[in-house]
Amino acid sequence: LADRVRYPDFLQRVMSADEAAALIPAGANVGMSGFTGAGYPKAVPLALAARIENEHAQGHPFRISVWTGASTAPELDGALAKVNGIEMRLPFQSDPICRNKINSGEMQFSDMHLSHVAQHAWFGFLGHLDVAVVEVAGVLPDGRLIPSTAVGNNKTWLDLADKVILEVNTQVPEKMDGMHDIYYGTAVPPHRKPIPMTHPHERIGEPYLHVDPAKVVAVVHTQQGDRDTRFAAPDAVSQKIASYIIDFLQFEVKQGRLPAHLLPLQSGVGNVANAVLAGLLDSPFEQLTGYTEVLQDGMLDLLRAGKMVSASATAISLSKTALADFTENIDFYRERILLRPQEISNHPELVRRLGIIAMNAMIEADIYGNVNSTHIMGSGMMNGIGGSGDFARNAYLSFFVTPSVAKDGAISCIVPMASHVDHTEHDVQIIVTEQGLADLRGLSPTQRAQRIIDQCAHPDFRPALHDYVARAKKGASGQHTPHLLDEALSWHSRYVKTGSMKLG
Ligand code: 0RQ
Repeated sequence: LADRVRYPDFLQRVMSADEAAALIPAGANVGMSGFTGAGYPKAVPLALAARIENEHAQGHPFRISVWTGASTAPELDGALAKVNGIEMRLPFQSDPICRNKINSGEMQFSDMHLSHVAQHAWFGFLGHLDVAVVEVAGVLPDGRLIPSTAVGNNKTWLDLADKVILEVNTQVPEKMDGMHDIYYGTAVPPHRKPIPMTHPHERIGEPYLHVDPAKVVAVVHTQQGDRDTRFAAPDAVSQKIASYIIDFLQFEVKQGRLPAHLLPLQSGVGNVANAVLAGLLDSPFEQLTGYTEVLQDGMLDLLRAGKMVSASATAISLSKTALADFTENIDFYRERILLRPQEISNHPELVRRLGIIAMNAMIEADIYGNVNSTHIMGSGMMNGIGGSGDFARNAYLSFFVTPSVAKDGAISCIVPMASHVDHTEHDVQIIVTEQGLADLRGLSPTQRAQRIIDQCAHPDFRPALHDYVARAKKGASGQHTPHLLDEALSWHSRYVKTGSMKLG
């Protein structure tokens, strides 16, 4: 450990995860590292979960609030949720146990735009941050920290927390040193300055995180890899969605609306997003750039093949195979990858200036183009909005993708009215399903409805959607966005009652 922790004072504070977890009081707000299964603390949350279980067994109430970058892993979200240890969770999660606790009402969840989290913490909107638990790759002789596989909100947690617990993970490749770009120029209004970035690969900060050494109360040694984020090989549905997007991008280049090397790409998480990136590998595009939040296998492949020249993100979330390649060829990747705080990777100012092409998955869209990325049947939480809103509203082009149906065809992902709205019609330019692509730019709501139903809805649901629009055009109180209010959410209530959105 002394190789990695080169600030001698910190070696005096090395202790076990159990001892470190004992320093976290009940009721604390705890800022933890971690972004989409990367760079999360591996030992202290597990030890804390064991402590909480023990306290509960003795009849002592013990819960904490957990703030992170985004989703983590079973060792953090899963373990703490399982023992009913989380009072409030923010800003994003994807853990099945956590999701169940949220949906059963046993745990509070504040679903936030990922770029908002750091500034809301600085503004004091979230309350006081008591403890930070942050994974790092090492400590320099002067006490600065070498970040791990995710930067997330770590800069903010380290600055704001009263006490800091560091997990030094010696399995994180040492050679990641130099891959990070931590920008310390963020101030709160009215003192804000423009963020000086005009190219996605421009360095604007420094490679290391700062921490006041006096606040570091514990250093815990770990040597365990991040969650293995596996991807299914692209299926026919994802491949079709990817091919429509790539054809569309080629058309836009021909029309002179996009440069030949496109604009920086943002890609959401999941199999469809990965399939789009896999599709780009076989496309004629060259010299692509990435400006995204999570760098997954698909983008790594593009870098390795020389199709993409650089990628900026806040986290690297890879499958085991891709991780092996990353580690083996780290000198190559270090030249091409920059990891930044999520307030920078997702910053609306930069998304707008750089002209990002945003591609995110959704749960459903309505006929007018309002998108639901988070809720099942209007009530249950899936994961959270994540960064999709940061990108969608400010992007040069904003795509939302989904298969046209879910649950073996029982659910239409194109519905009369979205049961929850994360991205309004104003933020959604292009909707894509395996049925086709609907370019909604410049259209009115009724024109959008026609195009979305014809291009994107599944044939099983298309007639019913057309019928709804036709009747709404007769029965609605206004003709700009015609709705039958008594019927608009009937598809969802029918599914809840009968297990299918289909009539009869
Ligand atoms: O449930 O697994 O129980 O069958 O929803 O659906 O099709 O596997 O889609 O894994 O790509 O996730 C929007 C959730 C899509 C994700 C969402 C059911 C379906 C299945 C998942 P089962 P798929 P994906 C970058 C940007 C928000 C955050 C974001 C997400 C499950 O992409 O969380 O964009 N996005 N971040 O059966 C009811 C419908 C349904 C439905 C699908 N219409 N109604 N259930 N499902 N459609 C990353 C970060 O920000 C960190």
